[in-house]
Amino acid sequence: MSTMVPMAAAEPDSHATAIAAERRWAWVVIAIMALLVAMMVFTGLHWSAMPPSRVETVDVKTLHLKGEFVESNLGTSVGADGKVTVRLVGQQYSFQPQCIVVPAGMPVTFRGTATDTIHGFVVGRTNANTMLIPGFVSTFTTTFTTPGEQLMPCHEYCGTGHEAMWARVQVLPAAEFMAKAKPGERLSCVPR
Ligand SMILES: [Cu+2]
Repeated sequence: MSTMVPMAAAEPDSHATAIAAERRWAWVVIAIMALLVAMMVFTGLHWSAMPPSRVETVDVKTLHLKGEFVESNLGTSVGADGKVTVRLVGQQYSFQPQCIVVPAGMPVTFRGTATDTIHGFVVGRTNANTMLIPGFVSTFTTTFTTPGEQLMPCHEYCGTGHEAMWARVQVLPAAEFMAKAKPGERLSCVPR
């Protein structure tokens, strides 16, 4: 009997301890969730930050037929305001265009999408890096510092031909690039 008494006395104690521990952890989790929500509100309001899946959609069924991503509109263009934009499409298992011309030392905005499945690309060792998702337009702006040729492989596994999916990026000195650029035309490594 003397062995029963400590056990009976210990049980409510351990139960209360467990409840207290659960309650402490619940408060820790609530605090973490509140911190994350506060960070989302702060970055959203003050930095205009958006989730990576920002919603700019494009109709994948008419991609090749009309709108921004028709073949004649792909490649590099210089707008009336002097802004450089690269438009490209990823598909199993190539990029269109296969070779992209960009200037060094000037901001370049990439706009891309995919026709069939998720692709992505990275340009050499630069920070130009994005996913291409069917139905969505991926966009980012970057500046290439050094002239030269860079490889641009697909970095999202997209099927059996994935390892053969890559394009090239020619970074030209800004003056040479601007001499090639003609209003209303799309530049690629191969003159059209
Ligand atoms: Cu791919």
